[in-house]
Amino acid sequence: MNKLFEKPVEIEGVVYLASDFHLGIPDKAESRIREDHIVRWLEQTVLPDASHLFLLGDIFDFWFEYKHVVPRGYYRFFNALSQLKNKNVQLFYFTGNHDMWIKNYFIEEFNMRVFKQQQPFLINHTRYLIGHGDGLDPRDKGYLLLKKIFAFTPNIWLYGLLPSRVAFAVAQCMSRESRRHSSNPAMKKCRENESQINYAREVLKNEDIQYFIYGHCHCPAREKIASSATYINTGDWLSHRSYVRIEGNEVVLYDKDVAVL
Ligand SMILES: [Mn+2]
Repeated sequence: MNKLFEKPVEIEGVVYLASDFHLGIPDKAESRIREDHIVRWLEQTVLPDASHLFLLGDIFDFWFEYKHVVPRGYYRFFNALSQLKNKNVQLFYFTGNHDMWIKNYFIEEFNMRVFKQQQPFLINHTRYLIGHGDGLDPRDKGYLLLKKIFAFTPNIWLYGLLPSRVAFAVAQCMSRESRRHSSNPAMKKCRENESQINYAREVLKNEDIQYFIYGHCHCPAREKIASSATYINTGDWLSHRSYVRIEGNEVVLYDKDVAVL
């Protein structure tokens, strides 16, 4: 296994992490209500004391940007991000499996750092491995192949040639299908937490990492997986409003602003 903890990004301060907002589903009205909750959290909780905000993927249920055009909507969310940027809060975006086609819009508009893969961090001198957390199970060959196809540059380019009306209709259809297949998700989700934990345990055989923080499962979780290592899942904003806050070496998982674990 390659050394994962080779070039950590070093940061210090008060850090917030959240994932899986899935903005855009199940319809405009419900997504707007969720967006309002997210904006309130960003303005009232994050903005007053954050130095860094991590968005750990699947922030949009679907995102595709053209050279001159981006999907309409999300104005309030973008406004909150821009307030954070103006206060010099550093924004990090990890692409998820639903929003892997992010190009440079967020970099240009919000000065974000975009990561397409998990990344080691040294946060307040503690060692973290952070990412969206999909495709970590090497036995999941079908999924990994699909991910490769979707991430293949010529395919993205070809997709970009479709008129946006057609491209977005195809995307909506795919998103609906994938939801239908995981429509009774409690079991499946916890299995995905399990595969993230198994992966983290594998990593710990060769590396000294104190926290693994992932999204993707929609299941907020915190589990001690070794004497000095903890696994955390940031949950989601579809059925929870969960996030992680780091100050010094205190790492707390919240749901609806209540410390849960
Ligand atoms: Mn995901």
